[in-house]
Amino acid sequence: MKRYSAFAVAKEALSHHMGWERAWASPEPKERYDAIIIGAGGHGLATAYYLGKNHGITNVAILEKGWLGGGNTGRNTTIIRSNYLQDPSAAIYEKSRSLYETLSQDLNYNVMFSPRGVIMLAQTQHEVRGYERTAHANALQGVTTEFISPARVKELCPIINLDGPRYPVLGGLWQARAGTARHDAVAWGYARACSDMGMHVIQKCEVTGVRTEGGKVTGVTTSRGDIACDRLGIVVAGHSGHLADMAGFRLPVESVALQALVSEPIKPCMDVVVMANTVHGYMSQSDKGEMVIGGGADGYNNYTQRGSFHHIEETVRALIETFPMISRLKMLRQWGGIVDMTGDRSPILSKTPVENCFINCGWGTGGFKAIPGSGWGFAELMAKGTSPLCDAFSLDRFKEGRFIDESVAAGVAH
Ligand code: FAD
Ligand code: PYC
Repeated sequence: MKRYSAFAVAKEALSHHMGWERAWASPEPKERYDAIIIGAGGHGLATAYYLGKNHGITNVAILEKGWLGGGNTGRNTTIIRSNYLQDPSAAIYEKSRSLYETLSQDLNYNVMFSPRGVIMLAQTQHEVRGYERTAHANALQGVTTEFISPARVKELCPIINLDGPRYPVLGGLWQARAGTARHDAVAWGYARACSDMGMHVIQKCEVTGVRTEGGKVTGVTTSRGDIACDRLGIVVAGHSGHLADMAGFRLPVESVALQALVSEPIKPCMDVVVMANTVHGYMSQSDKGEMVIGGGADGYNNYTQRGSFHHIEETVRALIETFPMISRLKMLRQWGGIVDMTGDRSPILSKTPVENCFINCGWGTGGFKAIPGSGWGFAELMAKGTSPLCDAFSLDRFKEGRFIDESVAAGVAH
């Protein structure tokens, strides 16, 4: 595939940009692949990419029932950080954050990674103690974060109101190299790189059954016919329970709607990301100038892709007390995604009771930041049967009571 570069852009300008190739091919499915990934969200595409790049497995299909990146990957608020508490989490989220630093160069696709910094506000004494503890844990894990004073919070984000009518800002957990990236571009960049390696990204291809023989996976049934494979990766976020059911096992995962909204665009007013987890709301400013706002997850299981209306009211109320200037803004759009929640708010990256069938799910409200690291580890798990990044996140932990509790670091009310 033609490389994207300043030179290529200049050259194409001479022919009115008519010479660009399609970014990825749209092939017909083959009868058989070495590996099939179900779900062309960020995690599925990244898995396929690292299967090829790190393990030389390129006879791969990524099957997507809708359009690539049309699930949570294209619906999230794009916050990237690695300030988690437990060691296995720090390892995978920091691997991911560090891969984001050079992802545009690696994929030859601009994913617009913007390490603008993330503050998680501490608004109760309990949160102060919790975030101080996280900062200490992060220091031991080699993750650079610090607990900062209210004055420093104000310096980093002048539009903030420190005195909030309900909860004052008592400090914050600051990660300077955290930030955001363009969500669609992450999916598109991985898809283009997979296609370039000869992999098949097949959209509008719904998996309706998982085929097994003697307890081992042999392929899938899809809306475009049966396709055989040696290895299968299920990477479908909020639909993981359905796919597991097709393969004959159960998952400790619940599906709920999580929503976000954006305001009309305004001039630059905020160049960090702020998460206010006590009052519950978080906000950043997109490159277009829209304020990107996220709310809490629905309190009941559903597949609406919209989210309950009362969350919008609660979130906007919380953010108006945190950033009074946004009270004058009009909101432009609202949407939701179906997130896959585990009890300990940590993901599942695991073998399953079906031989050669692997599951990557449970990223819940926080998996965008994890896409490169998860793809890296899950590809290794699928290729070798074990991965230092994934092994702690196996399904066995729910049988053995070996939970990886990240309910605070998840940062979203649920
Ligand atoms: P998805 O992107 O959902 O991909 C799964 C794909 O599987 C979908 O495209 C779906 O169509 C496909 N699929 C399902 N069933 C089938 C089938 N039977 N056959 C074929 N294909 C199938 N995370 C962060 O880190 N930072 C944030 O700021 C953040 N904000 C969020 C805000 C919102 C509103 C939401 C909803 C989520 C947010 N998240 C955030 C979470 C993050 O978006 C997800 O954890 C992550 O995108 C999951 O990626 P995925 O590839 O696993 O899933
Ligand atoms: O995980 O940082 C996060 C997040 C923010 C909003 C939703 N998830």
